[in-house]
Amino acid sequence: MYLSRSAEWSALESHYQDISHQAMIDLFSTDPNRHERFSLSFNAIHLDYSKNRISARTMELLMDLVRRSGIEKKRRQMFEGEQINFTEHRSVLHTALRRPPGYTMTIDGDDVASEVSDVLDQMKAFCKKVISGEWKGYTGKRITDVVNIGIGGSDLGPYMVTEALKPFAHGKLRVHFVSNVDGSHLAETLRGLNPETTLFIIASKTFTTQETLTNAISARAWFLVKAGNRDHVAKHFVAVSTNREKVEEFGIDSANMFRFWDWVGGRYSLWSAIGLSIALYLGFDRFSELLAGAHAMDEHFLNAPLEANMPVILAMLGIWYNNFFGSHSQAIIPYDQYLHRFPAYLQQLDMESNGKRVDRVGRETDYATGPVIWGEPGTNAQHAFFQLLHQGPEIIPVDFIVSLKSQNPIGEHHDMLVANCFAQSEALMRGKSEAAARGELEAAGYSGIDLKMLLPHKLFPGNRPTNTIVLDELNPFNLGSLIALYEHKVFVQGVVWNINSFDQWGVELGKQLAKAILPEFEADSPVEGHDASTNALVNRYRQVRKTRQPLNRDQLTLF
Ligand code: G6Q
Repeated sequence: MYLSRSAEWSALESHYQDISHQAMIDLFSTDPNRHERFSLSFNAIHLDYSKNRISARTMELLMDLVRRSGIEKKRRQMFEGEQINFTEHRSVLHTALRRPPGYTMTIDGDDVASEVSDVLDQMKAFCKKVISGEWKGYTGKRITDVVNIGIGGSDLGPYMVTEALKPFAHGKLRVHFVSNVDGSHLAETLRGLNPETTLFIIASKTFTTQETLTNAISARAWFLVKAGNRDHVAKHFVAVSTNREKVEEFGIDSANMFRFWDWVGGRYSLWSAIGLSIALYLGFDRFSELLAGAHAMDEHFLNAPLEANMPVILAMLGIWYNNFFGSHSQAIIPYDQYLHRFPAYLQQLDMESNGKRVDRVGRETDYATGPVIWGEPGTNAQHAFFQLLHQGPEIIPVDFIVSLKSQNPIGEHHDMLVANCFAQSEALMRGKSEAAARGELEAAGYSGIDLKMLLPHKLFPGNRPTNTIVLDELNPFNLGSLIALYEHKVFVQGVVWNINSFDQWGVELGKQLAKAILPEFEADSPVEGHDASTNALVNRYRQVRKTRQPLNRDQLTLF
């Protein structure tokens, strides 16, 4: 039966009619325990979800809906390695990457626990060599810079984590990320780097991704301009992949390959060897703490009752707004500069997982699925798009993320940061009534037609929902838990929406399309095989391209 025709869904629809006119501020006034009722802590993470358009009844009904979806069974199936990614016939086992060894599970003939721990051992030994300086470049110098070349899931996670955990870096290595096939990304990154002391990690699950291989080939050319001898590549290029054959074809020694498996999805792969750049930058012990934090959240997700389960609560609140209030997007606002890539990371995690309109049996859904995820750190965001959050026509739920402890406690900076965060969620909830706005205008000397004209612009509807996620501190363990919290939130939503959160055919399409147009730029005669718009764009570029002088090999040193 369609989700939207279930009794649980209908109950929420009629409950929405009851609650949609209630003001949160009144709900706070009538229930002194509202914060205790709608907040929960797990280790160093506190989730305050009391500033939502909910009552105890709402939560009961949302829990009925999630139970109806069979979440407990599906959760077990994921953790036990069943092929829940049925369109690709794959298990979904990123949780195994952070699970302490000592369990038994076999997937595709692999003993999962021992495979995972073998690769972790390999990463650990490699990190030790590179960080200590025992691993030497081709002229005998130690490595100072690590460049991760990857895209999508092979970039966003490690990039976000290394930015988030800068204060925990040991400081012996710098880390850089090149993802875009735009040559400017590589050129700007390599400018100022020394091939003698640079280590490239080519991170690609498939090792066939056009952008990554193009960047890898150009990086190798840049390296060889100075290093000369191809034998030196072995000291400066390592690979992270599931595809040994392609790695060897590229010329990377398989001894320098760190493997992972088909049962790790790209956007869930930072916990695998794709996290090598993290482990090098922070040291392997810190990487292990990140894994431990994620595992702790896995255990919470597996074992806590649904009513007290952080990922489940976040997921169901998201569904409440997406499907019953008609909110099309969700903002993620970390009040933490170190988390500046977190919204971008979550965009992929959420939108690539749940941006699907066909359910598990192949029917088009008649309900909304994945919302648009967007955001920027506060307080910057306040000076940019908060206008829309406060006074725009649509309700956009917000997750605020803030740490109690600053890594850089300078003067009053942290007090101000935290004060702004709390003030924003309060203002979004309270709004500003007509009486209050009128009073302010009168106090400022307005009256008559001037006051009447300004008044509507000064009103804030309020009653806008927010979650506040408070971390004791942004450290490797807590970040691991935070990421896993959102991974499981996305999983729960996918289960309720009855979609496959683990394939990405929309991404695969992009990979095919780029390959189709590329050879046409070389064609002798104008291209005519597309629609008029695409033909004209292709031909316009062909004209300019004829006059372009690509860099030759020697000029690559100009990087
Ligand atoms: C992630 C997606 C996608 C993928 C990239 C890179 O879930 O599948 O973002 O990670 O396209 O793919 P490779 O790692 O195979 O290069």
